[in-house]
Amino acid sequence: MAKSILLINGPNLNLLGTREPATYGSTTLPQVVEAAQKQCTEKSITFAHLQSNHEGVILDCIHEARGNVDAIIINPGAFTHTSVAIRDALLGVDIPFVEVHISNVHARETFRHHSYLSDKAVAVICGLGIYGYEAAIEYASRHIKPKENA
Ligand code: CA2
Repeated sequence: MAKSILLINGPNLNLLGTREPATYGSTTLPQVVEAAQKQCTEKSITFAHLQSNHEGVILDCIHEARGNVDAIIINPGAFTHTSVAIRDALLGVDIPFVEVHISNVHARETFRHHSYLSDKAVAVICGLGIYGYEAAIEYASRHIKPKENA
């Protein structure tokens, strides 16, 4: 059965590659998404991506994934540190998820050290730059099983 991965990028990640290259690198979000799509296609995995600056849009996307998606890879951006709602949505749909951060959040400001998602994530990747997305997809493709009804 084909696997399905949903990649979600939260607020301001549309700016990737255009500002703050010392922290986030110089690769743009469309380049990240294209590489992720290619990686999934090579593995016969169905791939979808959402980037949104709006918490409610991310919540709706997570809800719509229920029954259709085997794994979520999410960089929640700053919502990582604020959003009980995204935590509740991920738990509500019962889809395994990998939390990705481009930067090493633990080497940054104290307010970035806490995540509302990490204790429920299958894995947390941070500080590997955009390679974190590739690693997360590789992990999901190897270890996350397709749902019977997906
Ligand atoms: O390191 C990460 O991936 C973060 O999730 C990025 C968030 C930040 O709030 C988290 O603490 C860690 C910020 C995303 C902002 O992305 C930008 C990219 C380029 C230029 C400006 C912002």
